[in-house]
Amino acid sequence: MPIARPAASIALHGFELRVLHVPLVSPFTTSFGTESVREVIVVRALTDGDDGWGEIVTQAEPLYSSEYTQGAWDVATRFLAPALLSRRTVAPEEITSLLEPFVGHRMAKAGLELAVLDAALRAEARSLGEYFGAVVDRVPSGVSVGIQRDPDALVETVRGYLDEGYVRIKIKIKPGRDVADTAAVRDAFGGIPLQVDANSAYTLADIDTLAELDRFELLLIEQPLQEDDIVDHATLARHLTTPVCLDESIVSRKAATDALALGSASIVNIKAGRVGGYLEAVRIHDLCRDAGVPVWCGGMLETGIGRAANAALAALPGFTLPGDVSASSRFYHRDIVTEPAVLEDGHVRVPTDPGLGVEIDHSALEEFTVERTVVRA
Ligand code: OSB
Ligand code: MG
Repeated sequence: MPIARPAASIALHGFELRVLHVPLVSPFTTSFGTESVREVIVVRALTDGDDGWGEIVTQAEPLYSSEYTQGAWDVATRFLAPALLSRRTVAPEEITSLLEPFVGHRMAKAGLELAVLDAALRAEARSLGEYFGAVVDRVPSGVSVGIQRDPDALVETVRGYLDEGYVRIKIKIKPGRDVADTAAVRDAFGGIPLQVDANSAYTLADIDTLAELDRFELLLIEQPLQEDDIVDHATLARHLTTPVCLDESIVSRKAATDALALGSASIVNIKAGRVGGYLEAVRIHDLCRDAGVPVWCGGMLETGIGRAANAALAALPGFTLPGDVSASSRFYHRDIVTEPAVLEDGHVRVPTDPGLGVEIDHSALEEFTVERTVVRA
């Protein structure tokens, strides 16, 4: 369903941007690297009423996508924020088209859009979930588990998450750390809902290795090939019984349309940052729902800001698989919101207070800030 009732325009006075360094509870390793500190940009939309908050989910280095913190900082402060501030008022639904002339930089656009959306909804006392069309008040919580020292260590890490109540496990894989790791988790825990994420680490030359994963009856294999390998993914999908799910490749509604037409994916991971914003994420949800294609909500180690927005998005009816919508404690000892998301019976609650439905912990925000600027109208 498209957004039923658009949000009204608001007067924007400026944007405050901060780079944060937030320590992780443990290093997070994927096929593309290891992070011990989450470097992220927090955006504050300055308005006549309540400020709005957003998050630019770039990482420090362009390894997951071409975007990275300093690039996003540059494009947001020099081009995107000034374009929005050149208008007397802005409605959240206008942002995609206002920023359309600037090619790419979707994570930067998404962070600004979320800040404006939060401010606009706070002004109307409507929650993000209500605005999106949420149909549930809590969402099932899956967890993304990084590559560990060895398969035994992986089993122990997964055991901890299962004990906490996570309802679905995703393990990161890469060449040389795939079949044995997956086998270890399957053998240890039987028929748990299990999926793997390769973050583009393979090529079609690895088809035999990837086909070995079929025997584990995984929910899906996420992004085995490169971002632009849309035809190769279709070829691979025909050779596997494991459903192919795309993450990195789905950069827009158009990319999703093309991937589905080609048979490159039968499941889609939706991440608002990667697709340029929560409104484009809803459009991809709508497309997939109409096509009967299951979707789930991905994550980018969001702070409490993006984590609240992800819970609201994941409450839409097409999100039929558990997402990477874990508790804040999965990644952080200390978050930047006063009431970080917690796991309750394997679920995370969809906030119901106005806007994001979470409040900023200003002392935590200050503690983690390493760079700050204000762009004024
Ligand atoms: O591929 O889904 C991914 C984190 C950073 C970059 C890419 C990915 C991830 C995750 C973590 O898997 C998901 C989460 O935030 O829980
Ligand atoms: Mg992924």
